Amino acid sequence: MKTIYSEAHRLHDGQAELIDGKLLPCFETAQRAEMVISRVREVRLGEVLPPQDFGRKTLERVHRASFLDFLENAWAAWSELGRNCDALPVIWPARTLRNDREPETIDGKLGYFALDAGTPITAGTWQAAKAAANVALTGQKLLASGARAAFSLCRPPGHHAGADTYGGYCFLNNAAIAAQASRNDGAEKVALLDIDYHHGNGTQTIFYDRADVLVCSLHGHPVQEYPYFLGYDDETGSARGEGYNRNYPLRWGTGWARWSEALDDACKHIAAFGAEVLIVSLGVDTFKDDPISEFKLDSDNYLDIGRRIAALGKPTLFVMEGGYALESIGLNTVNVLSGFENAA
Ligand code: SP5
Ligand code: ZN
Repeated sequence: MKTIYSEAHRLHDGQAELIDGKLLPCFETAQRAEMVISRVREVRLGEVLPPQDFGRKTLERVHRASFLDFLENAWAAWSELGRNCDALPVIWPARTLRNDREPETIDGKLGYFALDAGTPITAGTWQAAKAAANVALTGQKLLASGARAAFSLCRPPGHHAGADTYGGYCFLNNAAIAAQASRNDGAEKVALLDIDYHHGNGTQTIFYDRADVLVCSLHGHPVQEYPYFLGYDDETGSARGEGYNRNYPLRWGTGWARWSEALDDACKHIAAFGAEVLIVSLGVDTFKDDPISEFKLDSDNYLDIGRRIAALGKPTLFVMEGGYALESIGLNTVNVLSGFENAA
């Protein structure tokens, strides 16, 4: 299958994230994408293409205009104050505070739009985030013109970003933007399968009241794991979207037996839904040696995941999300794609 990749991801290069009470070097680094692209080349997965530019209108089908304005201008507003470190928020509109007014100053705006203090905005974040969305959209266009599958090697990742929120290392929701583009290109039903270790809170909320996009997510249980405040199994959709969101929260320590059972159940629902297109939010932070995660999958399991996804028989776009075990991210990610290709 073809891979879409842009070196513009390097323009997003956070110094530090707030984690475990400390400002530690970011887990979400440029090296991640570089490890994955070098494995893609090593196994000769297929051609590697640059993205096309789809422009702001396509992003506005998923994200609020004022949020895009914020992302575009945040670094300028921050650095104008003489700050030469990454931009991070220090206060949020928690319960008892208003969240219906966007402040004018940058410290207020950061808190208004951010989910966490783990997602630095740097000088090139907006450029990199736009490129990642275009990487996803270019993959979607390959499917629309008849490809069985494509791999959008997005960085920064996307599934934690909502219509007007960023966090969890994510700024624009690449998978959601691709799903919406599939709808606009004529697919009546799109399924989104999120196998990143963390709940895809952004993707869930973007499509929560819609019946045309089924969202299924397997992830660390919110009683134990980030993002903590969404991802329970009683979140099944609202209004016309009732029944079109499915969560599989799994406890720390989950290994292949329990995880693959949840995957099979999600696949069963995707088949019954009758999706014309499948978009996979592909995170490999479910790996046993991932530095910030608590599942126990091993490298061979990723081949099996690819095979099971291929068995659905749908045009499939793989969109890169998380995975922080640098030495294995290439192997594990490309194992999913090879497993898919060898079965398809
Ligand atoms: C795209 C993606 O994978 N984003 C993940 C963002 C997670 N950031 C916060 C991680 C907090 C980790 N806490 C570890 C406690 C259990 N090991
Ligand atoms: Zn993740």
